[in-house]
Amino acid sequence: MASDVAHAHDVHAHEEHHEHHDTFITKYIFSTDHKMIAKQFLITGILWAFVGGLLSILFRLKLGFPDMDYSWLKPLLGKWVAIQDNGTGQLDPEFYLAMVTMHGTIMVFFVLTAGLSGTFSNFLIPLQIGARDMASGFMNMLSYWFFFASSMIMLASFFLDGGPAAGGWVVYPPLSALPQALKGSGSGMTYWLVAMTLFIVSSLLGGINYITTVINLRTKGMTFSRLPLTIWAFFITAVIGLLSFPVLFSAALLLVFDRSLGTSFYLSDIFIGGQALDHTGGSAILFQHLFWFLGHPEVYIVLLPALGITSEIIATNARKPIFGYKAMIGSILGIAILSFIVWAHHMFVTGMDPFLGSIFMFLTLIIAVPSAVKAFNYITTLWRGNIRYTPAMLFSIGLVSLFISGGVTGIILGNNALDIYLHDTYYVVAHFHLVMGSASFFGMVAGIYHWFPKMFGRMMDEKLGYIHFWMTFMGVYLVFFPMHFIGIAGFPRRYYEFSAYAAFRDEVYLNLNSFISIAAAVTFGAQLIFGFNFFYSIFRGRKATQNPWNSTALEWTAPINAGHGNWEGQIPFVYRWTYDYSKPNCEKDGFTDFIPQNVPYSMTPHSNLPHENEMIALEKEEMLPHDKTLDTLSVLAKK
Ligand code: HEM
Ligand SMILES: [Cu+2]
Repeated sequence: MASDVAHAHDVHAHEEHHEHHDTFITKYIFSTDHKMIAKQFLITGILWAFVGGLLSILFRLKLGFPDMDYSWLKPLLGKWVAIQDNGTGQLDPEFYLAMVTMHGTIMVFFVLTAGLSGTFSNFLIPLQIGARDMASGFMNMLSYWFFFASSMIMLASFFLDGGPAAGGWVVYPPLSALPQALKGSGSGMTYWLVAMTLFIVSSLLGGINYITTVINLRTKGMTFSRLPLTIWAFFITAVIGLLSFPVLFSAALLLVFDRSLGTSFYLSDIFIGGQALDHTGGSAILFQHLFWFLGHPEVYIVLLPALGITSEIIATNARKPIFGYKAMIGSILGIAILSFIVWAHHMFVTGMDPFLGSIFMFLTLIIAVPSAVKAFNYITTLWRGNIRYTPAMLFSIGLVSLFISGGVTGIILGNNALDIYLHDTYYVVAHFHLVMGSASFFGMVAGIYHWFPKMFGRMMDEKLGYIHFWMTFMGVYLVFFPMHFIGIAGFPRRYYEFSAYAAFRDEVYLNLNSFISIAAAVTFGAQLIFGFNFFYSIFRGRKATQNPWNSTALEWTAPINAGHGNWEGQIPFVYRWTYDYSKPNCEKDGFTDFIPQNVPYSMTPHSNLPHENEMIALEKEEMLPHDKTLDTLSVLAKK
């Protein structure tokens, strides 16, 4: 059934391909080609990453060098730098909060959701399952343009009189509900809500499309048990998004009511400037529940695609089948289900019943099991592999390292008794930056290095890639590792300055904070190398060959710079799973160390396993007579 659909689509898209002539606007702007949309997501995501990164450097300066003169930043920050009587410039404390809020929002949603999942789900789903495009190219285009509109509104909020939203990326009421609470609680917060609403629409449009495409448009032979782990990850991520983003939407809607219509869903017993407000009966905790019902799954929306990308890159560059393919799928599913029932671990200090807390602790700690399964499987895939250290591979191994380092502190924070002490300190900041921020960022970068040749038909520079990797890898540890100690010492997050507290005036911590800030600036600098490499290579990179990494996956059977529709002539059929690397005796069948997915078992008699030999009869009956791509295809893989 699924393959019938793929077939019908095949013929249709093929005709379209020949009749239809693209103008600049339909090709580069309002494109319905998933590959172009992926690039749009990617480039927008990269630009956002620079904005988000720059913000973190600006506020890290304040944390690392509390007495610094900010007057030189006046041209950039304008009225947010106040010039004192003695001529030095001081950063506005509320603008500090706005920068932290925008940094978090941008990184989580715009870079690591849209820029990572949006890019690679779009790019890889049709190419790796053997489809001409997404189920709905039009919806896919809308998904990008909603994201773009959302981006523009979020960006515009920087230029508002009161500045952008400042209540944290979690926008807890009352800071987000009462326009008089902070400068950023006024129109900045309104812009945030509008932008995020458009963002949610974009994610839902994208997600529905990814799910439909994976279910319906897999090519003949591409069963679920042959799907690359990337596709499994994107598929489950889309399901998580579809189930959780609407909850954020409803949370935001009630917030809009509280802000504009005088309702009190989230508000009660509030005094501002000694004045009692007349809101009664609402609960700010309700908002936290609704927010984290999205918020926790969101960290997996960010992380799972990165883990899928890593599986693919590690198997390809270790020249080994991924270890525990089914266990990997099982742990993706396990993580997905668990991600919906642990949200209150963000709320241990809200006064919840300790018994309820202990249940959330228990469920949270269970996540360690599927996470550990994944970590072990990466390591066992690497074990005795014939490893090629490409920049993509280094970033993938780096991801595994960060995922473990950051995961360990998750076990500590998941304990409600310990979290009560560590909540809202830099310990938490250290934890989530390693396990979510940096790990996912590494997955995104790894994906870019790996699929750049497929995206742009050119290679990125490897030497710059190595410099970028080592600076970034050392950088993130130097930035985020010391933050654990600062956190244990009690430093709270979202504080503009610590000098008011005697305990925090200790030399050790002052130095550590300066050290972190310097490391952060250097790490950010390394990203400029990447930015240069990326944009330069699009135009000037060495020309790529069709399958530069000798990968088995289907995308590399499409021509370099493939047009809309991906394959000329027939779409390829799939005969085997994605991980036939270094299969014993494959040389006797004429292959080097990998057998692409579209090579029939009947062409590889020497390397087939017993149950694979049994498939040959079936192949001859059902697949081979219809497969017109065979003459050209696997020749590529042969010696
Ligand atoms: C150069 C790299 C980065 C540095 C130096 C950095 C630094 C920081 C610091 C110091 C804070 C805490 C500020 C405070 O509480 O006062 C923070 C907050 C945050 N960062 Fe990053 N960050 C970086 C990259 C990322 C990435 C890649 C993500 C993606 C998940 C991310 C997500 C967040 C979030 C969600 C917050 C919390 C914002 C809030 O409290 O509302 N950061 N960052
Ligand atoms: Cu969580």
